[in-house]
Amino acid sequence: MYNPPDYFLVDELLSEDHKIVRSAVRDWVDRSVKPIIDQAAQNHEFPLHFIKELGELGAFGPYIPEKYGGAGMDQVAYGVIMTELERGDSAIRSAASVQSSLVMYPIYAFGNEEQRMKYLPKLASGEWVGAFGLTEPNYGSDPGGMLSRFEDKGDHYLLNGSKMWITNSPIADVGVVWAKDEEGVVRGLIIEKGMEGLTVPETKNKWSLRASITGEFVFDNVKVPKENLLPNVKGLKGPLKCLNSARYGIAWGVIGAAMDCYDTALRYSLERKQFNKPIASFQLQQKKLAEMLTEITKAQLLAWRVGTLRNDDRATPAQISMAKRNNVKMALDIARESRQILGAMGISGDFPIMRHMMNLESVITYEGTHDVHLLITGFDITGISAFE
Ligand code: TGC
Ligand code: FAD
Repeated sequence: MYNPPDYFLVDELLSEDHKIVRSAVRDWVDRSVKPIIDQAAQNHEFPLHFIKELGELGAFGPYIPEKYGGAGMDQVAYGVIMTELERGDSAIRSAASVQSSLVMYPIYAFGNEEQRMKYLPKLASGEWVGAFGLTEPNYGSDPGGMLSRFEDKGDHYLLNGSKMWITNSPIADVGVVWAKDEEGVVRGLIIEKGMEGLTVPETKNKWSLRASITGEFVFDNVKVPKENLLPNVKGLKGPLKCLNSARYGIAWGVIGAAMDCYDTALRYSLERKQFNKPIASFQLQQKKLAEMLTEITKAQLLAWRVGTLRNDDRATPAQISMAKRNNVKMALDIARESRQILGAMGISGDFPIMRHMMNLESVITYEGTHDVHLLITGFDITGISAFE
């Protein structure tokens, strides 16, 4: 029975509603994800039936108002959902992050009422899958350099360019993609599956996030109806605001992966005997466990505090960036240490640790690399940008 650590009684900071939603998602992960996720990752496939089930759970757009199909919950509720999902696998949290923060959020925040009513309820229920296209083959950390362009052709826009490393693009019904207009201003466009000139090749052969589908968006003279332009944002701050929401969710999510590794390592260390003693009795193993629990606790408190600041609309992008960076590094370090505690068993698919560890190599890269987040904090401290 999974026994999540709560050394500083963080549970007392959660409301009854937070605990109810957490319990529902935790049960679903135990029942539906845990039994099949290792095989799905080994097979390099995403269990497609999860999409509908995530919709039924309320994991898509939990903070989007009920009027649009969301659950109307607060930011902390979004966070606890992400923690539970990532305990299952980062791929499941990724699917929920993209749908909620990178597709539903921009349509809600930057779209008009017709766009909200058309897309949000179907994305919330999982009837439609969404994807977010910002990264390009030659512009990852520096998205402002993007080459994707659209021209005004009178009754429609003509979109050209490409996006790479896009979670769920091969199965997406809807994409929120970012491209420059004729003046070079970044704008958001909603694209739909089957548009002429749109192709979505899948990216194969990943050693990380193997249970997540990744692909490209290739735009070859794609005719986009004019009503698909997001009217209420201009410039790079549009996609970056979406990233604030997704990075925030990751700061919570990775705690789930870290807890799963810690929980597995703790149990194993108590059962596994060497030199006639449980390995948990050796000081070096206790040091590892003590440091892991300390770091998980600090990450929990950081995530909770950013959540309450977000509830009051006071969390700055730099605070969110720090939380994402710190917590992902924490989880990756814990995955690596936990794997060592299991010895050879640590590399086996019978335990979740190696899968989490490989997944976290993507998580420390996407939504801004660890180094980019260090530079965001550096800029915030000094007022000097070290990006260029
Ligand atoms: P810079 O000149 O600093 O900023 C341009 C404009 O944007 C504003 N801004 C922000 N606004 C809101 N939130 C933020 N976090 C913001 N950061 C910047 C800024 O004030 C400015 O506004 P204005 O009004 O003056 O125009 O931009 P820059 O070109 O120097 O780049 C800055 C940098 C490097 C920090 C940024 O571009 C960055 O964060 N790069 C990392 C790229 C990234 O995170 N890509 C993620 C792609 S999506 C993804 O990975 C999904 S994974 C999905 C899954 O979970 O599966
Ligand atoms: P680069 O930008 O080429 O960086 C390479 C290295 O250089 C990194 O270590 C980086 O930290 C370093 N570096 C770059 N600039 C600087 C600098 N100024 N100073 C110091 N060091 C620097 N993108 C989307 O738009 N949508 C998605 O759904 C999506 N899903 C993804 C799913 C997966 C599995 C992965 C792996 C990526 C996904 N991405 C997505 C892309 C992701 O956001 C980018 O990979 C990420 O932003 C980094 O870009 P890059 O890979 O081009 O690395």
